[in-house]
Amino acid sequence: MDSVVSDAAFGVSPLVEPDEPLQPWQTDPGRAPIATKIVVAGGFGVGKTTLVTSVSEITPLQTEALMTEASEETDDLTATPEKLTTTVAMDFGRITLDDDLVLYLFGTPGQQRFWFMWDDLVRGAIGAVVMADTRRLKDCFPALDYFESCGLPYVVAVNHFDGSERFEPEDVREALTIPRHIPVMIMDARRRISVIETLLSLVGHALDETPE
Ligand SMILES: Nc1nc2c(ncn2[C@@H]2O[C@H](COP(=O)(O)OP(=O)(O)O)[C@@H](O)[C@H]2O)c(=O)[nH]1
Ligand SMILES: [Mg+2]
Repeated sequence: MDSVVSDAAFGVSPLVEPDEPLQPWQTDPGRAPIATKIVVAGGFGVGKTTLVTSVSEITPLQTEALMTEASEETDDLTATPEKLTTTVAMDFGRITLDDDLVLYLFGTPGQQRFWFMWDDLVRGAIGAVVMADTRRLKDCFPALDYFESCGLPYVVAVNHFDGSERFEPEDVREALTIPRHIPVMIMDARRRISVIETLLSLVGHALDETPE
């Protein structure tokens, strides 16, 4: 039988050479790209949309809506008076690390009235980043409680805002009573490299927490 036909039957054409030689990681079955899901949580206005936007390599999907007077009583804007929009469903972005680790980022809506979505959002996630603003630490309690109760590994990332008092990670750990084995770090959601550090720390922590 004609060998070209039999090769084609297996989807391999001997007539077509790949443009570039395959990289070692592409042929090593132990290093197939891994896609993971990460949830980004925290209070209203803490910087979740900013985080997803600063690292995503695809145009982040956002579901921002202009805030209206109807939400004046529920969405507290005292700390972020310049904020005009709010995430009504979620943020979504993607980042590839080290060639073969693809992280899909899902930002949660901060407002309590959207909490019915959380159980769906965390399904299949390897872990969560809980963002904290030191001016409003208590806003991250609901997220901390949620991840503690469902057992999802998480790290705490303090997003310092201009003009807010600087704190050491250990001060924040104490204030929020975060257990010792959980990473607490200072991050700037506007800086890609800073967000990547946080994401890597979460991936490492999630691997540590995974039973053998
Ligand atoms: N100074 C400062 N402003 C920030 C930082 N992160 C976010 N912001 C601003 O804070 C506001 C709220 O951020 P946003 O990402 O929309 O918060 P979300 O409600 O958690 O999605 C926006 O106006 C951001 O530009 C930060 O690290 N430092
Ligand atoms: Mg948002």
